[in-house]
Parts: sequence; C-alpha cells; structure tokens
Amino acid sequence: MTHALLVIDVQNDFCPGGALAVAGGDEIVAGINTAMAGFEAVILTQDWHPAGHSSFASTHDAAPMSMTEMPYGPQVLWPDHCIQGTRGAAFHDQLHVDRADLIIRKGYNPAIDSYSAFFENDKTTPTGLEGYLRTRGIATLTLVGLATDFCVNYSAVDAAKLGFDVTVNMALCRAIDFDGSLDAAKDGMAQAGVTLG
Ligand code: VGL
Ligand code: ZN
Repeated sequence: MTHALLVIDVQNDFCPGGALAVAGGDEIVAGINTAMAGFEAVILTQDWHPAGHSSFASTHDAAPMSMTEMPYGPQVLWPDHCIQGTRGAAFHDQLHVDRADLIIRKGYNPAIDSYSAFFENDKTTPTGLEGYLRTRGIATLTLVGLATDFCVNYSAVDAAKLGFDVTVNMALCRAIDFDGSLDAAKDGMAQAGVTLG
C-alpha cells in the first residue's frame, strides 16, 4: 500500500516576512525535507490566487482578518497573499520541490476560496486530488505544512471523510491561531478520525 506525504502550502507568503506570515513557518522546512525520504509518494499543494481574489480583504475594502458571508458560508478575509506567479506564491527556497510527484494548486477560482487540497470552500467543487490518489493506489496520507488550523486542517478532515487513513504530523506544522482556530482545528480533526502525531 502506498503511503504519501502531503505537504501543504510551504510558500513564502506563509513564512516570516511574507504577506500572511505564520510564526515559525520556516522552521519546519528542513524537517519536511528529511521526512520526504520515508514516503513512496510526495505531493505538494500551492495556494494560488488571482489578483483581486474574493478571499482578500482588499477586494471588499474590509479589514484583514474580518469575516464576511459568501454564498457558500462564512469566510475570513485575508491580506492579499499567494498571488499567482509572485515570489510570495513560490515555495520556500529550501523546500525540496524536486522530490514532488505532483504539485496541486488551489484557490485559483476567483469566487471561491480553497483551504482544502480536496474541495474548494463550497465543499463540493473537487480539486481532482482524490482521483489522483485513488488511481495511484494511495490510501494512507501524512500531512505536514501550513497552516495547521486552516489548510492542513481542512485537507486532513476532507481526506478522512473521503476514507483515507490520515495522520497530521503536528511537529512539522505551524498555525495561524486566530480567534481560537487552532484548538477548534485540533478538536475537528480528532473528531473526524485524523491521528494527530
Ligand atoms: C491558508 C489562509 C488563506 C493556508 C491559505 O494555507 O492555511 N490560510 N489561504
Ligand atoms: Zn489563500
């Protein structure tokens, strides 16, 4: 059975100095590179927004980190980040990108944010990752990356709901931890049957 490492959004904008910096985001890169050797498959995700994306506070003349109501439900409004083709959207320079079998981009739909590697935030539009994993015979996933409470959390919960055997290696993740989001994410992942390692 093939065991894959799913590396979530280890991009410059989520590292110190970036537009949506996660504290210690760069500290996990060396450990992720080392961990890659233990997996038959390595898959990277890349947050990849067009300029003026609907998840950006600037698009709504709103304050960053405020909430809005989208047709698909509540949505945090973020600072502009991971704009397609920019340095902020690029992977951290030290990440072993060459080891990846697949790089899957998400968040490119202007009207829908996409935290999860599997479904956009409307919870119905698929990214195609499920089909890729199933056709490769991958049933077991370990997740690492940024941010624990958003894209790692949503990806892990969706993967578990889809029937994958899911572990999140918490030592190789860092969180935004905004308004209790980290505790809520841990509870949600545990409830969904995700192993927090
Ligand atoms: C993320 C907020 C907005 C993440 C992406 O990678 O966790 N968070 N876009
Ligand atoms: Zn984003």
